[in-house]
Amino acid sequence: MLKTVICGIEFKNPVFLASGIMGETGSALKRIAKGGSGAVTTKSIGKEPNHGHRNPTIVEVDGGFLNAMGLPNPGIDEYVKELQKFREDLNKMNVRIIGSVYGKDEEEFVEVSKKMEKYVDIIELNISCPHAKGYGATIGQNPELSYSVCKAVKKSVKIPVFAKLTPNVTDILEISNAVVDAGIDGLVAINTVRGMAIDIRAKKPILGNKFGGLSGKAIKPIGIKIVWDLYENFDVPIIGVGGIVSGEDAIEYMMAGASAVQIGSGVYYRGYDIFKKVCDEIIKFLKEENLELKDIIGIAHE
Ligand code: RRO
Repeated sequence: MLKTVICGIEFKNPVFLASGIMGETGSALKRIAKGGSGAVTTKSIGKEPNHGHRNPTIVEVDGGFLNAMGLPNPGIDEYVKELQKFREDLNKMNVRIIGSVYGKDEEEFVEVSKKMEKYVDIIELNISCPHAKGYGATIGQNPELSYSVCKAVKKSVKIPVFAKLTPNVTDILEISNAVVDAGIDGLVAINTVRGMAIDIRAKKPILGNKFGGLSGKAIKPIGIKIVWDLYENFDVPIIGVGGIVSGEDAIEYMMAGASAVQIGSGVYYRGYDIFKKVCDEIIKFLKEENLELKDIIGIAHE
């Protein structure tokens, strides 16, 4: 009932793991796949290994989590070994893989994407991390840089390429216009919202990096509005992400225009099998409303 086709790729359901959670090792991805996700997204992977920012890197705040992990990852050459080991297991479970890629310029994005391409179904370009100077949102807040990175990767790989957008911009349409012009196959919205928390006894910022990105329930209305705007303006598939914890949240994103959703912080709220729970809740809603999944995508715009 939830089978979904996006860019010609069939997914057993439209409820995916977001990048950044349980995506650093193949065994963690497999654990999530067992929880019922239609696809898993890897941690963002770069050209070289990276330790990330100083601890603490994550703190729970009202309505979500503030993180500044700082792109920790083993580098693409090590990471593909993980994917080689686990890809077959994920295939057998009929779970697709989205490879998240970051870089400081088009050359790095192209090099990592080309190495990633053989092991994944979709490339997701991370041009949106809010707290990695020179990476992420440094690119995704600049239409020219976003265009050139997306264009270069699109020219270099054969599989579909999606761009993950930052909400930390004045005009989301300026950036999304640039990446759609570059020929991107789909949009992922949103990455985390820039924020900060202060320990009033220590009289200092809590995170080692001082500021970070807010995820979780608090950011859902921000994500919904951006997905709404993207659906109104572009004809490419949208994956909605930001604060999804329940089937109702996922349905809200779909009614705004998302063809699929990703869940990150929700794993902490409802466990590894949140994917199965959310799918069951979507099915229950569709039955009650006598609707099919395809009917609800963008229905709120009618
Ligand atoms: O690693 C991180 O700190 C991180 C990344 Br790459 C991202 O894209 N978004 C985020 O909130 N944290």
